[in-house]
Amino acid sequence: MMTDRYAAFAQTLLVAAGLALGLSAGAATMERTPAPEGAKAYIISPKDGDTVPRTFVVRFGLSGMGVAPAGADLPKTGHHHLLVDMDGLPPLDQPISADIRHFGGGQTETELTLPPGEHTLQILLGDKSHIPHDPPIVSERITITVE
Ligand SMILES: [Cu+2]
Repeated sequence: MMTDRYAAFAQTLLVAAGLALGLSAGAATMERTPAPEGAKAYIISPKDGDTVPRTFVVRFGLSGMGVAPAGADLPKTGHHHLLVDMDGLPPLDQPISADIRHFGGGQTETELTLPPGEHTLQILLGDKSHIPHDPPIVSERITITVE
């Protein structure tokens, strides 16, 4: 009798633990990291309205938080993503997709080659799992002209 009751109790515990694990694992993929207060992303160069050669360097700025590589679980950090010619932002409740340029090594600049004409650039920070912070840390969207 005692054994049966213990077994049933143990089974209930296991089921509860399994549910908790399953739920937390499910939630973890959607969980957004709170944005540090006052954190700002910006594009150091080029400047809005600049004309640039076909191949040029984009420098990323960040204040109020630190740059850390993807996967590094450090407080108040993130890594840059560069949105080129994107209207609006990607979905904010999931990892930033692979067709967007990730700088998961913690890079703070990149060389870009674009066809001649007008283009827009914008930075979006992602956390260790490439998920935008809450609220998202985004730069202004700048417009440049490629020669
Ligand atoms: Cu990323």
